[in-house]
Amino acid sequence: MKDKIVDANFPRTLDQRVYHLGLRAGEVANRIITLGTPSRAHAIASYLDPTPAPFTLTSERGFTTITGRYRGVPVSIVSIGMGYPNADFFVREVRECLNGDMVVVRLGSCGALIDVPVGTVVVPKGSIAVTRNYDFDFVGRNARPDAKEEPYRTSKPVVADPILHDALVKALKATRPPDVATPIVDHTLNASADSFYSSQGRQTSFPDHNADLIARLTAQHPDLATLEMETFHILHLASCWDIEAQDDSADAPPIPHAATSPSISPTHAPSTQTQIPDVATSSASHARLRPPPRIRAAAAQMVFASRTSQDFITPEQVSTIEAWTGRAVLDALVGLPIDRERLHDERGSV
Ligand code: R1P
Ligand code: URA
Repeated sequence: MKDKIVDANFPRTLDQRVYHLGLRAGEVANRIITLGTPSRAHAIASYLDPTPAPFTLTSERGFTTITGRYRGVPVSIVSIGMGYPNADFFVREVRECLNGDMVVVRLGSCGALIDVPVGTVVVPKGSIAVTRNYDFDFVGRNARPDAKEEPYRTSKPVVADPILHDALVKALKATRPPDVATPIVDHTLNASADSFYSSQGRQTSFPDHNADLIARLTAQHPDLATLEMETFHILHLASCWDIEAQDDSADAPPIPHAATSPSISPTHAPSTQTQIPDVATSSASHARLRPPPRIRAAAAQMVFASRTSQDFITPEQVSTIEAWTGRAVLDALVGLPIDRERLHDERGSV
């Protein structure tokens, strides 16, 4: 860590960069694709407009953000690595760098429980969480039929933004190259697990007590189609974020939101690179006239592993699917009609 951090509650550098993603207001757009790998991020970034040159930042913690314009509309591509904790850093820290709506599409890989070939794209209508129950006695004493604890817990479903879901399906269908024969499946249920292995029902050398996990999950949720590791948490945070409730909270100090923070300084990015103009409001009465910002989220999952046939996608197939789905997600994001007053960061031009 090179920079002095202020505020242990929501740590930032003196120049207002959030602690883990390293961003500050003006460096991330309202419309965002999030994904797991920098290579996928850079592949999709090749579709961004060449001018102004996209801005790229890789944080000390390994988050990579690329912000540019696609068909003239500001978008960011954010590579977050894997799992709920990284998804949590992403949503909370980007949210604090933005004014107005945050519209997020996760473009991730997954395992398919339904009988489809690798390379299929699945657009879930919602997700459940599957988590390891640490209170279960994994070494064996509780592994009896009368044991009180189950080894895995499942949550209730949380839904994706239905308009974003439908926009994704439409864009994927329009963008899929004619020589790609794999299907696009929509309105399914996803499960986000806290392990690639145990809570996705894979058998390893650990005593995970998960041999019947997939059968139990699909019996509970007949529309369950995919397993991955982040979507639930992103949809969950999107569904419960409420800036008005924060403002009204009497017992907690307010978190300085980008819209009201007085100390946002100019970005350090060279001026030839994309910067989203900061239009932080100076007037509380003006802020009240605006609709409250919200987080809208949905996901598209690329099937890398078939849990029915045991096939795993090839590197060549990965390049193909990431290329066309990446373009489709960009099309869906920039084609999404969003009221201008909900996009406070995008007024003016770069
Ligand atoms: C596991 O291999 C990783 O792949 C999936 C899972 O959610 C997990 O992060 O997504 P990404 O391909 O986006 O990383
Ligand atoms: N990502 C996952 O989390 N699971 C899979 O099976 C494949 C990709």
